[in-house]
Amino acid sequence: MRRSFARLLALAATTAAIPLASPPTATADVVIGGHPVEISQAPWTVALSSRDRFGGTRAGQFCGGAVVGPSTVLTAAHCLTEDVLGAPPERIPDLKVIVGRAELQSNQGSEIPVRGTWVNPEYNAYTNAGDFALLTLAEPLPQSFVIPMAGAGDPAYEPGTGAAVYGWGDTTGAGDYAKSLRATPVHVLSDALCGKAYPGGAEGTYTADSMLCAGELHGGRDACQGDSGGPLVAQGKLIGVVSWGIGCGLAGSPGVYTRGSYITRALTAGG
Ligand code: 4AZ
Repeated sequence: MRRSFARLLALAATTAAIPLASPPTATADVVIGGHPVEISQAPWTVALSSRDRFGGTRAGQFCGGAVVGPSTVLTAAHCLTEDVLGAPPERIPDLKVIVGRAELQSNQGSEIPVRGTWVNPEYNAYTNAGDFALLTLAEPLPQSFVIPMAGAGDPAYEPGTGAAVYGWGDTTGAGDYAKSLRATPVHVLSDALCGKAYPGGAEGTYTADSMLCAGELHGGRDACQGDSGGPLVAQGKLIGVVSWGIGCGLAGSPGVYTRGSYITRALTAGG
């Protein structure tokens, strides 16, 4: 989001030696509190990459995404802002989706060029509402890569549901970006709790319509910078997209996700 990993990297790439914003204190190890996963366990998890914009040391990874159709990748709208990319996405010729690869610096899987991008026109960068975008791949993937999305009313959205978030983001809150894919288990939290955590402020405002939040009451398990755009999965279905939050893994500040059912509704409404 506004203080995203990607934006910091973009800044760092264009302006030498900008110190990263002071890292929040995390209570445990994300993807905070996480563990390594093999890509065969989560084939729908992809990395968004531009070596041109973000450098080659982590294969250009700057956000995550999820394969929701053979040629369609879901990510966060804030990952495609000019703020993050330094230019509109259509002017990033080496924008790619890395599929079938857990270890960023390996040659596993493939790197598929992005043929088109669509950013949710309802996305609000001030509240963070509606934070999703779609990428169209230049070549289709087999159906086995695709994860179904949980529609409105799906029991996977019930507070207390066990879920997992996947990504290559910061594992400590101190800028320790993962070289290989990780996941951490979290629980879906109630809208009442999320609304109390984020009643409105500089970081964003919790709105149950387009957001859900997940984590642990005492913190310690969360998404973090660099995980943005990546999948939150429960009961084998996609329920959220990593979007924002205050810090990482902090008690009382759960991770906020774009709600999967908001996305399916926005898409079927003709978006
Ligand atoms: C970010 O800036 C970000 N703890 C992503 C997720 C969370 C916080 C920040 C959730 O990309």
